[in-house]
Formats: sequence, structure tokens, C-alpha cells
Amino acid sequence: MADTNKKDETLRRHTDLVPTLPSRENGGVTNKEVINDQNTLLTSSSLKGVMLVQQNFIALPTDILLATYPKCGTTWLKALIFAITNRSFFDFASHPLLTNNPHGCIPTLEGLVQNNNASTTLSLSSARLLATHIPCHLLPASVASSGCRIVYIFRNPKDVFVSWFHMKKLMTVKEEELPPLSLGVDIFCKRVNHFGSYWDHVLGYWNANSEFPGKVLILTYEDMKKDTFSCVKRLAEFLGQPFSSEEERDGVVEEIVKLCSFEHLSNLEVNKTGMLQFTANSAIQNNVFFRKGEVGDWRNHLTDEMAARLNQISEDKFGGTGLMSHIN
Ligand code: PAP
Repeated sequence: MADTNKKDETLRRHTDLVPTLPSRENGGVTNKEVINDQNTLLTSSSLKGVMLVQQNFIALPTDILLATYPKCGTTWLKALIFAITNRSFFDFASHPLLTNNPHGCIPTLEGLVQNNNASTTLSLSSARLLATHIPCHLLPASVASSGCRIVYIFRNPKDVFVSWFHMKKLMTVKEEELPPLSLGVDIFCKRVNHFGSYWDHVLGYWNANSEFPGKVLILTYEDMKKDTFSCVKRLAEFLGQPFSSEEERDGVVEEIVKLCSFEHLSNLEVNKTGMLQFTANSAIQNNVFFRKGEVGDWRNHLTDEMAARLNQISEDKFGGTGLMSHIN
């Protein structure tokens, strides 16, 4: 996917650029934060991914891009999109999702351009299935000009925070490097995360939905939990592969819902013990993508004060957009 010379040139530019960008220390968190020229706070490693994608990826009209802010439902949606778009190639008894983590079925664009390894995709569908955490305004121009389809999922920020904090806990080698929960909330509120602010991320794709009608489908984790069946049908229609009445009669939608459910995926051997190679030098355990899979777990972790702080930012950022009704 990425031409090696162009990729090396981008990596050199990244190395030269990072020290010139304003940076912000990030209480106890290891990765240096940099503000890129489009005024978005990113870690230097996510900036590298953004630059590589901007300079090496050209979207095609048939591409399907799954965009998410981290911890909003990426793993689940990867599984569902993979199962929907490849349903004519695999049967449910020997499905690739039984032996591969969903992240191994749909590659992440940022990882793909770094690995230069398009063969990580297991999809047989003619459309390229790609995922990204890149904020909407930092995607390459070809995404808008090609008219490719984007599926975006977001989630109540209080649950996003709790999920992110637990992942951080699992990934932090030295206990002293993990900030206390209250500082974690502070970090999340001040927009210090790998891909900028949660609120700006959601707003970017929400606005793209009005700007490019029919090209962006927005889902919420909460709606998916409430009625997965209807969301799977909506997804299939948006992806141009609606279920036929025969498929509906044969229970294909239910099979997909069951295959991709938290209970099913999290109990598979591959997701309990397997590892995922993200880039050449970073691997991650598959089980970190499965914790509780519930709506409202924030109530078990956040104080009233923490919740009020996150609610206030949501009011300030999302007020008047129609987004508030989706996250309450
Ligand atoms: P990522 O951005 O690091 O890939 P992502 O998959 O977006 O993470 O989010 C992980 C969350 O989705 C976890 O939520 P929790 O911490 O609140 O439990 C994880 O448990 C949940 N999750 C993973 N797979 C599924 C699934 N099949 N159904 C529902 N939720 C899921």
C-alpha cells in the first residue's frame, strides 16, 4: 500500500517535524504529546500514522472505512462489518472470526501503511475494508473526493473514558506510570489522548454526515447494544448488501449477531490467549479488547464529580447538535 521511498521520506519528515511542534507533558503518561499543524493534539506515534496515511493512502470509491475514537466499539464493528460483507464466502461453522481476532480481519489504516502489508486482510469481498482512529479533518482528501463510505460509531464518553483507563492499566508496565483515576479524567478532558479530543472526533464525523449525505453512517454503541439485529440490517443496507428475504428467513442476521456478540467472541480461545501483531515491533494480547462490553459501567468507577465534569464538556461541545440525546 505504501511506496517504500515515499514512506521513508514521510518517516524522515516526521522525525524532523516532531521536535519543532509545541508539546505538552502528560501527567505520568509516557508518550510525548505534540500538537500538529492542524492544531490537533496527537501523540508523536499517532502523528506518524496520520502523516503516513495522508501521504501514502488513496481512497477508492468502493472502500469502506470504519472510523472510531478508541474504545467506542471498534472491535465489535470490525467483526460485524467483516461478517456482513463476507457472508457469501464463509459459513458460520468455520468462520474466520472463530480463529482470528476482529482486528486481524479488518486492518487499521495507520498500521497498514506502517507495515506495508496489505495481506493482513482476510476479507474476500471486493470492497477494501479498512479501519481508522484518525479524526475526520485529518483524513486524506481522497476520502471525501472518492465518495467512499464511512461507518462511524461513538459511545457515551463516560464509558469511553472508563474503557480507555482500564486498557491503559493493562498496558502500563510500571504501576507508578499509571495516573490515578482523577488525573486520568483530567487527561481525557484536556484532550490528551492518542487521537485528540473525544468530543472533537465525534463532532468531525457528525458534521461529515450532514456534509456528505448517504456516505457516512453514524451508529452508537448504546443503540447497537439495545437492538443489534436492527443495526446489523441498517449496516448491511448502508454497505450496499441488504439481506434478502431468504437470508432473513434462514436466520442469517441472527447468526451474525450471535457470532459477533461480546459473549461469543470474548470466550473464543483466540481472543482469550492469542496475540495481535499491530506493527512490526508492537504486539498486543487479544483479550485487552474484551472487558465487560456493557453500557453504563462508568457508574461503578466514576465519582459524581467526575461524571459531572464529563457531562459538562458534553453539554458545552454537543449542545444544539442533537448529539446529547445519543449519549444520555
Ligand atoms: P479499540 O479502540 O482499542 O479497538 P474498542 O473495540 O473500540 O477498542 O473498544 C473496546 C470496548 O468494546 C470494550 O468496552 P469495555 O471496556 O466497556 O468493556 C470492550 O469490552 C467492548 N467490546 C469488544 N467487543 C465487543 C463486542 N463484541 N460487543 C460489545 N462490546 C464489545
